[in-house]
Amino acid sequence: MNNGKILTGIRKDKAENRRAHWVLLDPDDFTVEKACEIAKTAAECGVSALLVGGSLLQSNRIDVFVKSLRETVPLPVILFPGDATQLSKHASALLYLSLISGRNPVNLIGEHVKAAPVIRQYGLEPISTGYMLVESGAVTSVEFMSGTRPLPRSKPNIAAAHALAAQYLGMDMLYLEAGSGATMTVPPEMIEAVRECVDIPIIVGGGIRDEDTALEKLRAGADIIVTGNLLQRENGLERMRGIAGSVGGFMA
Ligand code: 1GP
Repeated sequence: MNNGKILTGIRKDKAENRRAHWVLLDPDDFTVEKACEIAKTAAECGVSALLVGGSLLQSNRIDVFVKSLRETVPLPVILFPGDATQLSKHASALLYLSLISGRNPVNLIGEHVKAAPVIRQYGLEPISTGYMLVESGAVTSVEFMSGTRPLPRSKPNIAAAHALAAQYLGMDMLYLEAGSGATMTVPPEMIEAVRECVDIPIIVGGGIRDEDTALEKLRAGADIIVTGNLLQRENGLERMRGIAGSVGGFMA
């Protein structure tokens, strides 16, 4: 049972009907300096946490990246690891992601076994998260790297059955993922079907680049939305601000 500080905060937000916006910073996409600048803006505009990680990290600086972010802003920095190499003792917590939409044992338990002793040594808070990859129009990095098929986007009942299984297995959260830069986001009907059958917090990400799309996910039942790729697009910081404002002001 996880009674760590970060999950306790997430559960409290949910109990008090507050939604959250998390921002993903991939160390391959930004210099440490640029990431810290973005983090400062994120903290100012009401983003609740930073995620750090990626499907395939080419750079070897996750530790300095996380440490610098922690030293720059008061926000939690949560690892979002593509595999067991993406760990840092400076993080506030990590999403202990099990790719439950797939049937690849490496992503279901293999990387977790490799990471577990390091997580213990670092004293990190692992947040058990059922990670569900959703079909989004093109092959995503997660799909390719994991060698798994995403959930069909027109089958909300299949997604709901996976979500329920994750809750029955004792997982703390769910992450419905369309993939970074996705052209099609997770369908609201799928979020609704999952929300209807589980109580645990639901994270939704992949392809969210404007306020309307973010609000659509919240109305369907998401507790947390994640944005990343929009920061590399025109007016990225402004869009982040807009989404953070909308999420902060959301009333169910
Ligand atoms: C990716 O869900 C996250 O893992 C965020 O997606 O980069 O498309 O915002 P974007």
